[in-house]
Amino acid sequence: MRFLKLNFSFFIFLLLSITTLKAEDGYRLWLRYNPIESSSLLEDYRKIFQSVDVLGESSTMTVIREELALGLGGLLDQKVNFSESTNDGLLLIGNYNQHQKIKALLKDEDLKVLGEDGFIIRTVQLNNQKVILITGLQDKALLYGTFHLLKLLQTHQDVSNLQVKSIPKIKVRMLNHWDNLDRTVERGYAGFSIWNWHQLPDYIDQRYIDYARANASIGINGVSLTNVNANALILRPDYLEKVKALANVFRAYGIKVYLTARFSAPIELGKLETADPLNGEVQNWWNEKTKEIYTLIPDFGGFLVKANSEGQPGPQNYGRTHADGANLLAEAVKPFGGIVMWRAFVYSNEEPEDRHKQANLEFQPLDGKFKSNVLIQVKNGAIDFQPREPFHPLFGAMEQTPLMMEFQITQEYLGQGTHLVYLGGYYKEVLNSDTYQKGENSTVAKVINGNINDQEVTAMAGVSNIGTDRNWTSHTFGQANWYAFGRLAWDDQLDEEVIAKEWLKMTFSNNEEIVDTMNKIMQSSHEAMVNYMTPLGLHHIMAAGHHFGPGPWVDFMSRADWNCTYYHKADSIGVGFNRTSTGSDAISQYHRQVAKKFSTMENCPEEYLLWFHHVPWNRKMESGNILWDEICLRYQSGVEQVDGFLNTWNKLEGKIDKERFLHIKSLLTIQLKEAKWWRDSCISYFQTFSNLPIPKGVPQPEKDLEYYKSLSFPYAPGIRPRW
Ligand code: BDP
Repeated sequence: MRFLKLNFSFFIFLLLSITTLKAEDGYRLWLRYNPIESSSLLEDYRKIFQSVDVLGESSTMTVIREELALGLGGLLDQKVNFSESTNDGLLLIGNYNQHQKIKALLKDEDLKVLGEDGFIIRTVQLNNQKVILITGLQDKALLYGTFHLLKLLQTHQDVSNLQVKSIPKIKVRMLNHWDNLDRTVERGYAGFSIWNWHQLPDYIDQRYIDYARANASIGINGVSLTNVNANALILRPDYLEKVKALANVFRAYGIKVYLTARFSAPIELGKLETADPLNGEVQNWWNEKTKEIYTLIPDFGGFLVKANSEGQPGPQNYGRTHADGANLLAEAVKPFGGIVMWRAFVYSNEEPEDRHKQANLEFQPLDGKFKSNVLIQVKNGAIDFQPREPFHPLFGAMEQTPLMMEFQITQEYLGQGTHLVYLGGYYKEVLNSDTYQKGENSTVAKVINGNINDQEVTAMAGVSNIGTDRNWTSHTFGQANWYAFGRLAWDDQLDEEVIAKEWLKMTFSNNEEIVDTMNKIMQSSHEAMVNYMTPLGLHHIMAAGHHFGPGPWVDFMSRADWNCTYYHKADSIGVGFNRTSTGSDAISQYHRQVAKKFSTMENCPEEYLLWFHHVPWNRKMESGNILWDEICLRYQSGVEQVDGFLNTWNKLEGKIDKERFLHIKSLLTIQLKEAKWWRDSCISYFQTFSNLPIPKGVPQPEKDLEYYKSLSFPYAPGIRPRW
C-alpha cells in the first residue's frame, strides 16, 4: 500500500513537472494560449464565454472558429461550445453587412469609419443576455477583432464591459522577405527561408499556416515573398504555381502576396532584347505577365522593385527615370487594383556625391511624376538601417508622391541573431521625427499614414527576421521586433512599452515581476547597443560584407561608400562626417527647421553629432568630457548595460521555463562578449588617430588592434554570395 502511495505521489510529481517544465521552444510565438493560471480569473472568463456564436461561412470565418477553438479552448482549458447559448455569456462574431441580428445591435455611424480592416468589440445586451460582439465590414476585420479579444484574455484584462474600436492607420502593413529561391536568406540570421520552393506547390507546411496566424494576429496583411535582389525565375509559370499555393493559404488570414520584380525579366524570361520601360514589347510583356499572375492569384498585391541600386537592373540602364520604370509596372497592375512599391534605396558608385544625398537627388525631381498606385518605399534613414539614423530627408521632400516606410526587423547591423535589441522605441523615434513638411508636427508617421498629403494607398514594410529556426527568429526577443513592427504598422501612436509588455505577457508570463524585469531590459537594449557599437552618431563601421562585428578600419572595398573609413573620416583632428554646408551639405536636404537643428555642433543632438559633423577629439561635450573620453565612456557604458542585462536575467532562473531561460542567458553571454569586442577594437582603432589615453573607468583593450583586424568570418550568416 505504502509503495502504491509513493508511486502515486511520484506520478503526480511527474505530471506536474511535465506540465510546468513543458518545453518552451518558442515555436508558438505570442500565441501560446496556455491555461489561465489564476483560478478566479479563469472562473470569470468561463462565465463570460459560455458559448460562442460565429455567424457566416467563409474561409476566414473558418479560421476564426479554429483560432477560437485553439485560443479560447487553451486559455479556458475547456472545449469551446460553438452554439447560440440561451445562458448569459455569449461571444457573438459576425460581419455587420451580412447579419440582421448584428445590424440591430449597432448604429450605422458606428461602422462608417471602420474601412476594410477596422473592428468593433462591444459588450451589448441581446435577449437579456450579456453578449460580447465582434463585428466589422469584412471577415478579415473580424479575424483581427478575434485576435484582439484573445490578446485581452492572454494579458488578463477585464473583459466584462468592452468598448473597443480599432482602425489601422496604414492600409498595407507588410513583411518583406529577402528570401532567395535556393532558400538562403539575405541578411537572415534564423536559418533558411521558410518557403520550401522545391516542395511547393504540393506540400503545404504547417509553418505557412502558423506564420499567417502570427501575422494576422498583429494586423500584417501583406507579404513580399522574395528578395529585393530579385530573381526573374519567380515569374516563371511553375514558380507562379508555387506562389499561388502560398497565396491560397494566406488568403483566409487577410494576407496578400507580393513579388519582387526583376526589371530585366522581359529579357531573362521573355527573351526580348530590351527591358526599356518605354518599349511597346516590354510594356506588353509586363501586361501579359501581370494578367497571368492575376489569373492565378486574383488578389495578388503587386510588385516590389529594387532598381538601379547595388547592381540591380533598372530603367536608368536605358536612359529612363525611376518614374518611367515604376509607371510601367503600375500600368500593368492597375486594372487589377495592384500597387507598385518602388524602392528609394539607390546610390551610385560613379557619383562622388555623399551617399546620404543620392536618394533625394534622384527622387525629389520626380515628385508628381508617378502614377497614383505607386508608392516610394523609403528606408527609415538615408544610409542603411544603422543602429541609429536620423530620419530620411526624403520623408519631408515629396509632396505629391505617396511615401512608405521600410524598417528593418532583421538585425543586419544590430547584432544580427544573437543580440537582444528591442526595436519598438527605435521605430517610434523615427515615426515621431518632425519633417516640418507642412509646418510643425508634420511627423514621419503623418507623412506615411497619409495625414499630411492626400493619397490613395498608405503602407509600411518591415524586412523580415523570420527563418526555419524552431523559434522563427533565432533570438526569442527577435520575435518582439516582428510583433512591434506589426503593432506600429497598425497604430503608429502605440507606446513601445505597452507593446513590449503585451508581448512579454503573451510570450512569457503575466507575472508582474517577470514582465517588469524583462521590460526594463528591452527598453534600454537599443540605447545599449548604440553605445557599444556606434555611439554619438558614428555609423557604418561594421565589418565588410557580412556586417558582423566591428570593422572601422575597412578601407579596401571596391566602392568608396562600402568602406567604413568613408563614414567616420577619423583623422588626427577629429572624427565624424561633415554634412554641413562646409562639407557634403546633406543637411540642406532637410526642411530648414530640421536643418537648423542639425547644422551646428552646438545645436545638433549628441546622438547625431558625428553623423553630421567632423568633431575635434578635444571638443567639450554636454557631460563636460572631451569627445575622445566621451566616446570611450559610451562604449564602456554599453558594455556595462549588457552586463547588467545578464545579471538581471540570471535573477529569473527558476521563474520561467528552463529552456528559454538558458537560451537567452547564453545569447546575453555572447552579446556581452561581442559588446566588449566592439568596445576594445573601436577604441584601439580610433586611438591611433586621437593619440589620447583611454580615460579612467574604461579598461585597456584585451588584445592589440592587429588582432582585431585579423579576425575573419567567411561563413557568417546572411551574406550574399557575391559580396
Ligand atoms: C543593405 C543590405 C543588402 C540589401 C540592401 C537593400 O546590406 O543586403 O540588398 O540593403 O536594402 O542593407 O537593397
